[in-house]
Amino acid sequence: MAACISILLLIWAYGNIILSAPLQERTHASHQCKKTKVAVLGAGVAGITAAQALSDSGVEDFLIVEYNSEIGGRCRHTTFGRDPQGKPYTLELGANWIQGTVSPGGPENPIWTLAKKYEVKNAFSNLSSLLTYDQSGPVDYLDKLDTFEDAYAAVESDAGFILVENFQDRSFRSALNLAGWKPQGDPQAQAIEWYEMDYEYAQTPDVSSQEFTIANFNSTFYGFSEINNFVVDQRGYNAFIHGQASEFLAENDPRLLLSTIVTNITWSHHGVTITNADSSCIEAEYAITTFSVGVLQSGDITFTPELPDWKKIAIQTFQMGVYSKIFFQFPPDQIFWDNSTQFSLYASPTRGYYPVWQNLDLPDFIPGSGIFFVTVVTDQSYIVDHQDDETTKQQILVTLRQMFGAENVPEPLDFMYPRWSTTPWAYGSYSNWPPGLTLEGHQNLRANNGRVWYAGEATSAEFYGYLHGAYFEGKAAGEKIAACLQGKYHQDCSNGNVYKLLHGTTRPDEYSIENGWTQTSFQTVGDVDVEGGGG
Ligand SMILES: Cc1cc2nc3c(=O)[nH]c(=O)nc-3n(C[C@H](O)[C@H](O)[C@H](O)COP(=O)(O)OP(=O)(O)OC[C@H]3O[C@@H](n4cnc5c(N)ncnc54)[C@H](O)[C@@H]3O)c2cc1C
Ligand SMILES: *[C@@H]1O[C@H](CO)[C@@H](O)[C@H](O)[C@H]1NC(C)=O
Ligand SMILES: *[C@@H]1O[C@H](CO)[C@@H](O)[C@H](O)[C@H]1NC(C)=O
Ligand SMILES: *[C@@H]1O[C@H](CO)[C@@H](O)[C@H](O)[C@H]1NC(C)=O
Ligand SMILES: CC(=O)N[C@H]1CO[C@H](CO)[C@@H](O)[C@@H]1O
Repeated sequence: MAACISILLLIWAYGNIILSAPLQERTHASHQCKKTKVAVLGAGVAGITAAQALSDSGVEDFLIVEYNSEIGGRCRHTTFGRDPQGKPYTLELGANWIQGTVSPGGPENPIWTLAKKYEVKNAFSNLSSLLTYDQSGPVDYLDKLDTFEDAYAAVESDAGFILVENFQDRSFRSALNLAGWKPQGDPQAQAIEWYEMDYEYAQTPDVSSQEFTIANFNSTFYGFSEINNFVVDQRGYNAFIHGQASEFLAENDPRLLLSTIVTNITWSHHGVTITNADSSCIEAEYAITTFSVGVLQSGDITFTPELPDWKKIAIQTFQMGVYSKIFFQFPPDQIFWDNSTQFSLYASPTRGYYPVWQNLDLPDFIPGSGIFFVTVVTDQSYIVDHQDDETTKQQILVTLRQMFGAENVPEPLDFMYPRWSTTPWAYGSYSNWPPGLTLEGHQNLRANNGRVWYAGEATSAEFYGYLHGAYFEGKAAGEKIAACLQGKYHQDCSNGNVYKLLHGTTRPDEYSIENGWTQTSFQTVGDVDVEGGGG
């Protein structure tokens, strides 16, 4: 054991010598670069919120660098289909729900606050409004939902013990098995499980942490509320991000650098130099990267010097799930699904094969649209992302004809899906917590490297995956860096709280604000039904 550690130290020391040598040559002649106090990398929820926090704290000297030609990040829409007047509808490619709103007397989800402020149109997503199907057509297996929920309740309280007693974490799969839920070999049970788990986390229970999946669910759905509202605003969900940005950025504000792709980040304890694909560069006192875990994992962005092992391990350990909505518009006068039901679940012998259908042709949604869409995640997303549209469309039409009868399903008027796994500014949809990763291990994802700070949905220990996670982390990073610049930060501004050697578990006293944990303030004991759905 001791020998191993000294070898590691040697490698570490050796690596540092090699890496620090060429550093001088690689830094740019300073006159070429734009200079700023804070470079905010990415203009999604985390980036815009971080910049707003800087501005609110009196730091106006920042630059926001964004790959795309618009802000919003993974909160992104497109046009699809045609209404009866020939005008296209707006549909969300990325985030779609406001997840957890507010309960009387409790904390409010900031995304819900902002959705109200900017009058983002949304409707209650009733995940109990569900009909079930398999290859033979409609068949009622909703009783399996109750069986699942009983097992979930046991997994939930067990997760509480694991956390409080500092026991070893397990996979969600083993926790479910221990609670008596064994869906293996039963396509209907697998479909129910998919609806309750994969549909939310974009990953299977097999590769999800028991402890942190439950903590994540509790924080949002017991902390705020169990409500999921689905956004159908024809301006797009990111109307709230545009609204927020307009409060501190002028129209064509020169501090917002759109269509600018970061390729290198040169970091130290004194400052940061950012190089872009167009070979422009920025010298900043601090930087906040808000890139997705997928982007950090890809290696598209070079860090100079190379990131230390603790950071590389954190980046490659946290997972990036893929969540794909595949949209169809059918002739609105030939609707073949139950037009008063929100969700339809399909049980295929292949787990996760076109499982959850969502009806938008409902009074509070997009009535008269004939829009019906199916969601797949990770493994099936990789498949559809690497095959052509026509192949995917035909596979799905075969499925629909099994569910609703061959004679009832007409040719669609329009068809479309985004390919998140190959999108170079995201490489996936949102993050997920794998079994065995401790809070210490996750803290290493948040911790800064010199003056490069990290924020985004994935750095949120409690709300990873969600818009509100991105919001909290962006706000915290912006506020801390403003305090650093103003000499008001009580900790080291160029050294984060890091765990260079990871232990098997995290001590209870380390579930602290420093490590991104506020769970105690959200500790609400709910006797709430488990609702699946809605990544
Ligand atoms: C399909 C899907 C469904 C989802 N559903 C929900 C939901 O219903 N509810 C919910 O709360 N959340 C949902 N999410 C998650 C939510 O969208 C994210 O948590 C949130 O948008 C992440 O914000 P962020 O600022 O952390 O990251 P991002 O929005 O990814 O912002 C990072 C920014 O960095 C930019 N960038 C990347 N690489 C570079 C580079 N090299 N140079 C410059 N800029 C770069 C990107 O273009 C992006 O704008 C969903 C996500 C997806 C994809
Ligand atoms: C949700 O749908 C179920 C099943 O159709 C129904 O019983 C319930 O009343 C609905 N809930 C709300 C709040 O509309
Ligand atoms: C989640 O909430 C349930 C119900 O309040 C509680 O029993 C459990 O301990 C909580 N688990 C965690 C990990 O917070
Ligand atoms: C649902 O379908 C019925 C029968 O086809 C139709 O009469 C009704 O108008 C439809 N409702 C909506 C909201 O489209
Ligand atoms: C300045 C610097 O480090 N440039 C590097 C940026 O990344 C590309 C691609 O990895 C390298 O080729 C450059 O040397």
